[in-house]
Amino acid sequence: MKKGVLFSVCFFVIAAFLVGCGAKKDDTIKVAVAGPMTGSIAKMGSDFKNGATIAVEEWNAKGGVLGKKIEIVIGDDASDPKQAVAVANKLVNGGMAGIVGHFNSSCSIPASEVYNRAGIPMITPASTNPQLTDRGLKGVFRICGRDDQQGKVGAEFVKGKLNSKKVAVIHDKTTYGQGLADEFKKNLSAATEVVYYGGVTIGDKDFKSVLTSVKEKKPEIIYFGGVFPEAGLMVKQAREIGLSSPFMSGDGTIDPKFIEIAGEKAAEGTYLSFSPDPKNIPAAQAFIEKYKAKFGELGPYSIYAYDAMNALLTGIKEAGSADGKPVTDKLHALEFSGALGKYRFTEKGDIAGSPYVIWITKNGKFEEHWKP
Ligand code: ABU
Repeated sequence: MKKGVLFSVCFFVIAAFLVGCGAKKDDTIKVAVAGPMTGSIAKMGSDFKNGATIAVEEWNAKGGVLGKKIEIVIGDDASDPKQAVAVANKLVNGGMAGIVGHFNSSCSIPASEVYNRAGIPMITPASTNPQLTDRGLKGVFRICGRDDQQGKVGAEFVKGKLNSKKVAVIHDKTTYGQGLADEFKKNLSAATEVVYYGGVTIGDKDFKSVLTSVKEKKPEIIYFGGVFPEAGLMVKQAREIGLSSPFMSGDGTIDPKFIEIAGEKAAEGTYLSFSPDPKNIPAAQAFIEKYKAKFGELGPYSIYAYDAMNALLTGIKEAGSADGKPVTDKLHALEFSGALGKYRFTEKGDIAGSPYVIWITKNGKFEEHWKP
């Protein structure tokens, strides 16, 4: 008899637990934000999380999507491609309706294979390597530009505006960093000589021997394909060894941390390719104010994460379903108004048009400098 009572109690506890899980699953739509939440560029992960959180809070304040609350789940890839794949599998198994992420192209590319197999759409706010959308994976989108566009604009600036004849090109050997440096180099003309080309290792702290070799070649400008921790140290150490040529880099460097690491004086006059300043975009102002009040200064990709999450949730709403296929189809057909303007995804999953302009570092701040 006692055994029977115990069995019945266990049965009801387990049944109640299962019903509870089901209710939670049915009551919410889960979306993920994936990126480097730890590691040397954890700032970028945090910017993603903050931007996407504001979008989700705004949707939830209006009742969520498809009558359900939206739950945000965070995936940390620590900028490591293997960890990105592990995180992607975990998010797929966790029942995500879509992914905003990852940050590094070297993470987004392998993770996108996992999402693609599961039929879950992903929108990266920041991965710019062309391979991401050149492989024909239908549910893979980016809301930023591409490095073939960014490298070309950088080269046009160096050729047409600076009229530089001798250029040094350094990269961090990553999919993004080397890819961007190569796109820049490819778009230089015969009139510009590449006097140095070489790679450094991400995570290294001492670049003086590379910079000494670069100094011997007397370049008029040094182009770096990589992200802000290495870029900051490199610029700082270049000035320490008396290498005064200006630096140029891409969207992975345009973060206040770059100036903090390099020091204001050393960073002065660094050129960077990135999209136009959101300060001058009327549709961005409400987000900027809200973000500043809640989290402080925006990072370069905070607003992209906000727009990516809004695009994903709009896709779910307009598809009338959180299932991967209809959402992916809807995203391909979407004309979407974001904080940075109007978006339409191309057949490949890129945004239509090239967004790049050249910025400069002045008095410890970044400002827009040149438009192609
Ligand atoms: N595009 C900035 C750095 C992120 C990446 O593409 O790896």
